[in-house]
Amino acid sequence: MIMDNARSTPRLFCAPGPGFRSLLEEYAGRILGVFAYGACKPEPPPSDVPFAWIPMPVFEAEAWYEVWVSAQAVTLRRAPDRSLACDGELLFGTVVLDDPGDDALDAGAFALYSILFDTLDREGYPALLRVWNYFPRINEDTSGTERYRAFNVGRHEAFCSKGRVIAEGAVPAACALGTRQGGLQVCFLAGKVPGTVIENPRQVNAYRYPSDFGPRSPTFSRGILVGDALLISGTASIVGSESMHPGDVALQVDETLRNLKTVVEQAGTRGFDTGDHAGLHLNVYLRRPGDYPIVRRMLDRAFEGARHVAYIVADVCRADLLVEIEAFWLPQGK
Ligand code: 3EB
Repeated sequence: MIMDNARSTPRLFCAPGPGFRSLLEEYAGRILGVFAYGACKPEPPPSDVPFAWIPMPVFEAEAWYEVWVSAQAVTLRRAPDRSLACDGELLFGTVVLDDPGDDALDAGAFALYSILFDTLDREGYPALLRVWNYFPRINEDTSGTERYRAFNVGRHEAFCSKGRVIAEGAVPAACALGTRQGGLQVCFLAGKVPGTVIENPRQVNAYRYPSDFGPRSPTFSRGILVGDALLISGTASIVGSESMHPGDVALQVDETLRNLKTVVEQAGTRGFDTGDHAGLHLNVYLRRPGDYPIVRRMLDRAFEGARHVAYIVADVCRADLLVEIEAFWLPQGK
């Protein structure tokens, strides 16, 4: 098969607040999906484009919009609890379920991921590439299991029950973050063909985390190459499988930067060529709003020239982690 990378490369454009409207016009008919991060419900796109409001406070704006754009025309489908956009190479979708409650979060995650996998099978985009997982009170534990850990049980079991292999090269890139309100919300990017999965040799592959971190391991990889773009999963201060530097945000940022650098190096061995930071987008999640000045200073230095860096307040999925960074990197000229 001749690989036409440009056709299967998603593009990302970001704008604060109402600035996203000009992006909608510019890329009309090719938009895969729109995210809006903000504490208050922002204006949705005026169409059937998949849209996810992520209820999290952001710095420097009322809301940050991410507009994910295909290289070709998309077709759209929408139901009350889900939406889809597909372009023949990539499929972007959202699924939302009411919060099932603390003692049924595993069942909720199972139901949601079952819908997700059924959708991929029905639409003919079998390769799950990147998932965004959001739900409130992610670190709370009122039923004897932390909600994140319960979520992992249902997610893992849906992978197994829908015939997905949990192994090297077969799990999607992902993030999992706590929102301020709302139900279970999952957004996903899938493909006709698999991407190139990236893992991090400084870290145990997440699907092999020992059971100290929950009865079922989380099913994600550290990153993935989709066409010419590198999508880096939520990355934090973890070495091996242990959280490092509890309580010290500066050391956690340093450790996170070492992990990001390693992921990019690994992508380099699979043909990814970064060039400069001009095509780099970052989302930086802070548990404590007060950490913004120091983290901002450190990342301004580390990622000078980055195209877009959003700072977002969110609960990171391990209670001892203060910061998590995810990235989209499409080298300029691609
Ligand atoms: C970690 O490395 C930090 O459960 O989908 C990062 C990215 C994290 C994705 C997920 C969790 C997830 O374990 C947390």
